Amino acid sequence: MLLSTYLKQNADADLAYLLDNVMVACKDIAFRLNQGALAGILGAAGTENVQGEDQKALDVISNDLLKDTLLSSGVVRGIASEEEDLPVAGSADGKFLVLFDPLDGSSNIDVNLSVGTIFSILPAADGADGGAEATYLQSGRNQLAAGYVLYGPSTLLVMTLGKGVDIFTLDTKIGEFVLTKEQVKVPETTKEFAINMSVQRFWEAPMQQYIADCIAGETGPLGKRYNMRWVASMVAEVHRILTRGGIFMYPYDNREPGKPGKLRLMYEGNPMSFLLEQAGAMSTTPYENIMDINPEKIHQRCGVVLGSKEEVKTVQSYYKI
Ligand code: AHM
Ligand code: MG
Repeated sequence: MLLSTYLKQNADADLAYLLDNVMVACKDIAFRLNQGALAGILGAAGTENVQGEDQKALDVISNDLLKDTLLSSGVVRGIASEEEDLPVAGSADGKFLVLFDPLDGSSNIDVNLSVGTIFSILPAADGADGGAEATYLQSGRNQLAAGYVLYGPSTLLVMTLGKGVDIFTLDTKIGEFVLTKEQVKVPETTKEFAINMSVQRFWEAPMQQYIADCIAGETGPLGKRYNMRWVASMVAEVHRILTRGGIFMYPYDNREPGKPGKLRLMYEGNPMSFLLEQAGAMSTTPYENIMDINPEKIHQRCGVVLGSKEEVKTVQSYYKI
């Protein structure tokens, strides 16, 4: 089934039109990534985003593609992006707010590994200003739709409209996404964890203990021999978990005071949590479910522990939650 047919059957006309617009931009991003050095789009942009991170040329290009497409769609009140300091207003009568990380895992671009676009769609309250931060400060439970596009060997759209998680593959022959997997469910148990071990000394004590026990293997307290993966691309890690289970963690750490956790709540934590919960998995900080957080800032950070339900609960037991 084509994505356009799926959207006609599963979303109201405005939301379907919006998601179609998101995919117009994502197909353009996929094309440019595929061209790589041929299109001269690799390397640094020479600028920093609001979080003080160096921007890649493709971070900026992807942001502009999404921003321009969405703001001219007529149905978007405003957008908020990892690469924009402040929200940008769209149509005064637009029904939707779109929050996105235009190119997540962008340190992978220059080495030709997987990256992705993450998006979250919230309702715009009547009369709310699409250029005001306060308009966007809604809990993840308000999301109308969320998903990611994974630019890997295939380009995939993984999306939820709140009725489970479905996967579409971009058929480059026809330039359309085609439904290829329905109602994904994450296995409840796993023996595979993903974490950036190089910052181990900065984690809280319960996380240090959990990982030490994973590494202790079948003779340790968890009684299992674990495998480890780290792609440095949250989209790729979440996709692996949706496909075969696992646990992904980017916990709070005290590397930089004032930046507790690397990942951002509103355009990384919330959309991924909506997908995970819809696929029968869990997503916590690990102190509370990520979607229950009442945001205070658009670029707010949060700890992330997500994946197979039983394993996430095991991590929480180390924190005595
Ligand atoms: P980004 O949005 O600036 O690309 O950062 C988010 C990415 C995630 O995709 C990934 O899980 C993490 O940062 C990797 O972090 P690290 O550099 O510590 O490996
Ligand atoms: Mg990101």
